[in-house]
Amino acid sequence: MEETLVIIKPDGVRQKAVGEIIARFERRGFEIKAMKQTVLEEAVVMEHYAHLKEKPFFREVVYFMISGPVVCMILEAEHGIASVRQMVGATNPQEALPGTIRADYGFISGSNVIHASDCPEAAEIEIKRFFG
Ligand code: DGI
Repeated sequence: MEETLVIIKPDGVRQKAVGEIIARFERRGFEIKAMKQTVLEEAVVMEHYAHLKEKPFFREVVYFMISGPVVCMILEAEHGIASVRQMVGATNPQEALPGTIRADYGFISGSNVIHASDCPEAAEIEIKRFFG
């Protein structure tokens, strides 16, 4: 069993997609180990996206992430990290395959509905970062 960290971003919450997105994970067999709605602290988002700090869109992404409530979840399943990333789709919703969450609910690359950990090391760090 593998745990992974998922964040439904402010655009996902604003378009009232939370219930449908959670239903997708439940139908796929994931167990919700923890879940909370919160407004993220800027410092936490800056740490979370530190790998992008040299990018021209860094500030935009940080401000977007603190622009409203998000829903953070710890999901668990066998091969959970890869399965969630598969369901989430490509970073840019315009490149995401139909049927993936980012294709079905996303509009532009800076505003792509959902975050999911991309490897076991990231999942461990991110679960601690968002759930303590
Ligand atoms: O793990 P991902 O979220 O798929 O991708 P990432 O860690 O490379 O990027 C983190 C977030 O930063 C991504 O979900 C949206 C934003 N982002 C990434 N690439 C671009 C971007 N935003 C803009 N405006 N333009 C980009 O090229």
